[in-house]
Amino acid sequence: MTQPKENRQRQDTPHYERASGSWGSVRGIAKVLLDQKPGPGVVQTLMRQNKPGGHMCTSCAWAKPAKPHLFEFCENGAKATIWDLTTDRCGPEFFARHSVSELRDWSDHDLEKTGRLTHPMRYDAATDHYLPVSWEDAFREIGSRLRTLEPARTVFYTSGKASLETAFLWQLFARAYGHNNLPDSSNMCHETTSVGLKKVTGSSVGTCVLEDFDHCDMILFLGQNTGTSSPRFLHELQKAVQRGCRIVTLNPVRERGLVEFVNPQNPSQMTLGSPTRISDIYLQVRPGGDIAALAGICKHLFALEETRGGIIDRAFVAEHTSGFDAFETRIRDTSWDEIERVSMLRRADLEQVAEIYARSERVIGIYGMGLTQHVHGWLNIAMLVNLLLMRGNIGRKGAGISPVRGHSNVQGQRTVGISEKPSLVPIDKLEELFNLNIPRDEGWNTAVAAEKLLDGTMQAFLSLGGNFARAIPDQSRTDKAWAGLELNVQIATKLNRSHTLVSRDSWLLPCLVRAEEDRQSSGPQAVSMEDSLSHIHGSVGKRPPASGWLRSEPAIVAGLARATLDENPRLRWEHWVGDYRHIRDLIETCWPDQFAAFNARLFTPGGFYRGNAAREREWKTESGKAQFTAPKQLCALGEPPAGEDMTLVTLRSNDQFNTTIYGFSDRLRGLEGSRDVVLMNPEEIARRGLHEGQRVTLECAVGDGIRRRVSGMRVTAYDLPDACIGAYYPEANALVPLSARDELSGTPAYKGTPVRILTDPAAAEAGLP
Ligand SMILES: Nc1nc2c(c(=O)[nH]1)N[C@H]1C(S)=C(S)[C@@H](COP(=O)(O)OP(=O)(O)OC[C@H]3O[C@@H](n4cnc5c(=O)[nH]c(N)nc54)[C@H](O)[C@@H]3O)O[C@H]1N2
Ligand SMILES: Nc1nc2c(c(=O)[nH]1)N[C@H]1C(S)=C(S)[C@@H](COP(=O)(O)OP(=O)(O)OC[C@H]3O[C@@H](n4cnc5c(=O)[nH]c(N)nc54)[C@H](O)[C@@H]3O)O[C@H]1N2
Ligand SMILES: [Mo]
Repeated sequence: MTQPKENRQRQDTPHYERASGSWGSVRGIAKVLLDQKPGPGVVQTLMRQNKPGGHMCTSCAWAKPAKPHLFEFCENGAKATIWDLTTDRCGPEFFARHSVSELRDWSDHDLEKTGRLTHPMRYDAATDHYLPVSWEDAFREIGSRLRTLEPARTVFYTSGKASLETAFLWQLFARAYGHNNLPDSSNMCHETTSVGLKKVTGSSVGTCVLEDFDHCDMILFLGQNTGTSSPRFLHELQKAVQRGCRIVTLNPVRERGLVEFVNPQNPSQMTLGSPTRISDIYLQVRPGGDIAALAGICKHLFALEETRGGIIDRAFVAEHTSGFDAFETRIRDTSWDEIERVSMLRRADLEQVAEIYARSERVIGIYGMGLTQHVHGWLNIAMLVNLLLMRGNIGRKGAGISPVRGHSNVQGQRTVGISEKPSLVPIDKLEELFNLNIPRDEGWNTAVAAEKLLDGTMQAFLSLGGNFARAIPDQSRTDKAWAGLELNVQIATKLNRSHTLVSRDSWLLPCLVRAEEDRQSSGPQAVSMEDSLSHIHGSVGKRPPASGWLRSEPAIVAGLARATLDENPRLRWEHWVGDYRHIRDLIETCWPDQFAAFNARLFTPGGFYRGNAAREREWKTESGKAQFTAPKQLCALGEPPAGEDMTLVTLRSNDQFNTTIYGFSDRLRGLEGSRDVVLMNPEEIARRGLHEGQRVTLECAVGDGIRRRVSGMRVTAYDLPDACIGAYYPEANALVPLSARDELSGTPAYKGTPVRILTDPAAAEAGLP
């Protein structure tokens, strides 16, 4: 049933008309403008976005060039800003009208669409409503509550939007209070990179800078959906293709942005509508099949080495790497049968990719969630690194490995101490600077925190942004556990589902967004963030705040810390928040190599580079060399699905940013109007006796005795490999078991859940726990 097929493009499958970019992206912006009514001046605000002196987009982490385009924002960046700057408000009157139990039944879209939170609120269990409070009362009560709880049972979560300044203060607060429980959103996305890439290259972040994209002659694109997730990157890709760079994509889903692109900033392309083809070769690998596919490419390179020679960069391998022989033996011993079976790709196609790779002088490997969110996700990355190392494609111009990060500052937060692993943080320095005694035991990452929530160990959860309850796996199980917590504090901009899952003592603290002016005692402030290519940018908001009650994130963190911690003259929260330059000085003191002259360099056009050892071919690994890895298995899922089971891949639409659902148009995939869909290929629909539009129930097929189901999903034809289905995140999160996560980093395996399709509700009831 699941034999490899020709690399086909189904002409008969619906939902493929338009190139990415194009007029559709302009219409996408117009729609959210109408919807959100952002008030006057929003166009000027957008014109400043991602430019030196302006604010940095809160959407993705893609690099901001030194010479920006006229509009240095994409459809999604514009949507994110407009969404933040809506004139709708969600204040005390709203909460007086709606009980929390009522709000729990609202959709993600409807909750956030209520507008910006304007006032600090506390949950009142007697009336089941949030009631307004003053900031002073909020800080005092939360502080005195925290003083009665055990720090080791408290979690300080961070979503990847918070600035470097906020993140630094937040981790300092956690450690001064007495724990390292600092999970962040990166634990759900590129933690696999932080751990896996570090293991094999010694660097936890990518090695490329923007300039490399001007010199590469091949890009390997694995499991990253540029058109939706980081659209500004399409400019670099388009330029590269026009120079003659070859792009090869491995992705189970045929994503428009990786097929072709019409640049909305190019008038002639917009008028003529002639798109740039992005991928030369697009291989619809089976989810979890990348290790096998990459093994096939490597195998053919070894064959070419024998017949032609000069393929492997022997000098590089000898001087800079370790483990090559074991890797070579493993790959030679792997049969094409197995490679084809696990990847569901044909040998001839993989050989063709190897031919292009062998002819290319400078190659970049790009990847995203399609590699990281698997049980053996780190091995996916190690395999891609193997392929690059074979020809010395790390540490020289136009080549390298480039994970594309998600949130705008998710990479930077790790840089300045948000980590549950004290070994990655200069703890001694923090102790000395602030006269602290910091615990050295490892804290909880996101998945562990969710387990501690379930088993009752967690007492308090403080959230710096994000929608933790909705983003984690196994949602229907964890939803019930929040009521048992002693304390739940949510610092947020808009209402979301996590705020409705209240605990014994729940607080909602509203903050400024990045485009808004942040004025403190010394005057207007700047904050900073690190992009995917390790460049640091200053950001200044100029819009008037949505409400006079709002506080900045650094001010909220400082307010909580002052109310919680014992008096300590070295912890000068008020002084730091009065002028954020002091916070940047502290960051520079803690990480002097990377942040030298931080304040002076804050507005460097294109950001300042904090450097990367692997880029300089200095390998900070255990062996002191770049590490070849002999893959212990070929499938990143563990095992491909058996029998009638299918692999569920959870997807993001073009009209969402994580759990923030802007609307119901997944324009790039041609899917409109509904998110309750299950995508599968037409042959698979027919084979299973289903029909398009039919409503089905999905059930997780992991045999751990726990029933996980999502019902009412509409069968929709889409170009996917056999035995694979797609559904949207977060609607499908109840199907993903918390126990399925990357073996090294703990990143949830959101891209590889075994599921079965149930059509008859009565049969579905039978024989289950
Ligand atoms: N518009 C928008 N932009 C975003 C976000 C958003 O929600 N919306 N979220 C932000 C965040 S936090 C993040 S982390 C990033 C995420 O951005 P991406 O890294 O692009 O993540 P996804 O869109 O989840 O999935 C990427 C691709 O992986 C493919 N895939 C799934 N399984 C496999 C596999 O086994 N192998 C391969 N090769 N491919 C596979 C999917 O088909 C999909 O095209 O985007 C950021 N930017
Ligand atoms: N099934 C499945 N699940 C996934 C994924 C997947 O691919 N599949 N991806 C995972 C990934 S990569 C990630 S990163 C997570 C993220 O998932 P989320 O936690 O949803 O991510 P955010 O976008 O940070 O959260 C949005 C909320 O943050 C708040 N917010 C917005 N801006 C700000 C701000 O400036 N400050 C503050 N304090 N709050 C703000 C708003 O209240 C908003 O409701 O989801 C993960 N979950
Ligand atoms: Mo993410």
